[in-house]
Amino acid sequence: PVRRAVCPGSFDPITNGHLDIIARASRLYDEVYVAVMINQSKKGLFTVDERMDLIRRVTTEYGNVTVESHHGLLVDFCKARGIPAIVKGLRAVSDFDYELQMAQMNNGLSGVETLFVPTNPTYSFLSSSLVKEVAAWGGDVSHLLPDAVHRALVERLRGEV
Ligand code: COD
Repeated sequence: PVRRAVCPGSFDPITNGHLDIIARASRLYDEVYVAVMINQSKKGLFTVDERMDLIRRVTTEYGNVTVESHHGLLVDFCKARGIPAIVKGLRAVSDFDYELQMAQMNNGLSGVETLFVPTNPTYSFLSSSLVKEVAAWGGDVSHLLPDAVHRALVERLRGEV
C-alpha cells in the first residue's frame, strides 16, 4: 500500500526549518502532502496562494510532495485523502505542550497518528514570525530561508509587490 503523510502549517512563509522536516518526511513516506491551513483570524504577510507557490518551488526536487490548502480541520483533510500520519517538527520543549495537545485531540477525533521529528539543531530557534520580524528591521535572514523565499520576503517588505 502507498504510505502517505501530511506536514501541516501556516507556512507564512516556508523556512529552512519547515523544509528540513518536509525533506525528511519525503524520505520516509511514498507521498507527502504539505497542507497550508487557512486561518481566517490570522492575516498573513503572504496570501495562501503565494505560500503554496513558494512551497511548490522549493519542494519540486523531492518528487513526491504535493502542496494543497485546507480550510477546516486537519483530520478532515487527512480523511479525504487516506492519510494516516501527521509529521511535525519539534523545536524545543516549548513546542511540546501544544503539539501534544493537538496530537491527542487529532487522534481522538479520527485515529490519525502524529509523528514528531526532532528539529535539526541549526533551525531550533527558527520560526516564520521571527524571520519576518528580523527582516522587517533590516536583519539578514538569508541563511534561514530558501533563496526564492528570501527574495519574495525582501520584495514584500520593501512594498514592491
Ligand atoms: N524546525 C522544524 N520544524 C518546524 C520549524 C523549525 N524551525 N518551524 C516550524 N516547524 C514545523 C512544526 O512542526 C510546526 O508545527 C509546523 O512546522 C508548522 O509551523 P507553522 O508555524 O507554519 O504553523 P502553525 O504552528 O501555525 O501550524 C498549526 C496548524 C495549522 C498545523 C494547526 O493550527 C492546525 O492543524 N490547524 C487546522 C485546524 C485544526 O485542525 N485544528 C484542531 C487542531 S487539534
